[in-house]
Amino acid sequence: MKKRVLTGLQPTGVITLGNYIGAIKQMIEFQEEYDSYIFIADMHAITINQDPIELRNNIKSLVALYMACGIDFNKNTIYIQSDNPYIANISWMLECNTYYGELSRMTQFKDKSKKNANFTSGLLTYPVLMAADILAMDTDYVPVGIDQKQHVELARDIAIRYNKKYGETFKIPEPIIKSTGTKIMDLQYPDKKMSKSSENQKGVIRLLDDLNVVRKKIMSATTDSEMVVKFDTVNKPGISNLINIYSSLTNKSIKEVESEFKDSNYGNFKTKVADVVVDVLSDIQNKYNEIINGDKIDEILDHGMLKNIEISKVFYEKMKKSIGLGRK
Ligand code: ATP
Ligand code: LTN
Repeated sequence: MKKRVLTGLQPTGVITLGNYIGAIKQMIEFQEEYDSYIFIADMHAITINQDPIELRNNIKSLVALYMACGIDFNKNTIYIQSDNPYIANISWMLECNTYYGELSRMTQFKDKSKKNANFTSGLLTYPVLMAADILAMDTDYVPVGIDQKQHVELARDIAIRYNKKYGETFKIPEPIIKSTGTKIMDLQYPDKKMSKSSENQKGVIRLLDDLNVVRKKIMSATTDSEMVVKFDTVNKPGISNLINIYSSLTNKSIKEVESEFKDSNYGNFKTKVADVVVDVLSDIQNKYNEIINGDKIDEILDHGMLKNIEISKVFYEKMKKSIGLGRK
């Protein structure tokens, strides 16, 4: 039987070219090998303040965008976290088996609670909801960015402790952290990661950006005065970033890209990078428009919801019984 891989994505803003190259392409590879589950973590998103209309729009939009990028609904189960009421119930049962000390030590909690004095208790219990997402789906592997590794480790601790106290219930999940992989940098400030929450719009390419704007952003990317297309992240971070983008999207090696542009000036190189990015984005945007305006998306999400409910309900019933809740 195929191992099960599961990951969640928060519906906060339009994803970037960095997310596409760094994360989505990996998920497309996983779908060939694993029993894959991808869900929109909308309940995690409300641990900080969200505009309701924007949040609702972002949810379906993110599903459509992932599908437009190549996440295949025949190979993945796709669902929305809040569509399944069992998850929050399971999370509560797990919360009552998790210590305050464990949660208050989480790095993300410490960082985010420092930034806002009026943080919610959801920000503290966030990792337990994440543990519920993972454990209630009998997950083997959880691909996440390095910032979420600690949360997956906590999910393991919670599962091990629960199994000891109430008997074998949960599989112990493992995080998958990309060790290599291309980090795409901000086009204006190539020493900073391209990030969807970045304030600086000019340096960030979002997958739904107008294509003329995308071209302009690439043409005005920061470079250097040397005029050689050579990969050197220390002395030529801007050019190296453009080489990375070109290499990732064309599947050519860095060496191949260097030799392709060895006699080229920066203007010509940037035009070629822009052509490739615009090509990829135009394909994604066409597919996105078809999906978001079509009627397939609700069918896919309904199917995902039922599967998510079916699997987690078994855990919910078992947990209730072993903890001693309810009538029987
Ligand atoms: P935020 O600005 O809200 O922190 P982000 O754009 O930095 O968002 P995350 O939500 O933290 O992205 O990460 C989602 C996934 O995308 C992770 O797997 C992460 O490793 C990957 N990723 C994010 N930014 C980049 C980037 N610039 N280059 C490569 N991969 C990236
Ligand atoms: N916290 C994650 C999103 C997330 C998740 C999960 C990831 C919620 N539940 C379960 C993997 C497994 C984030 O912010 N990227």
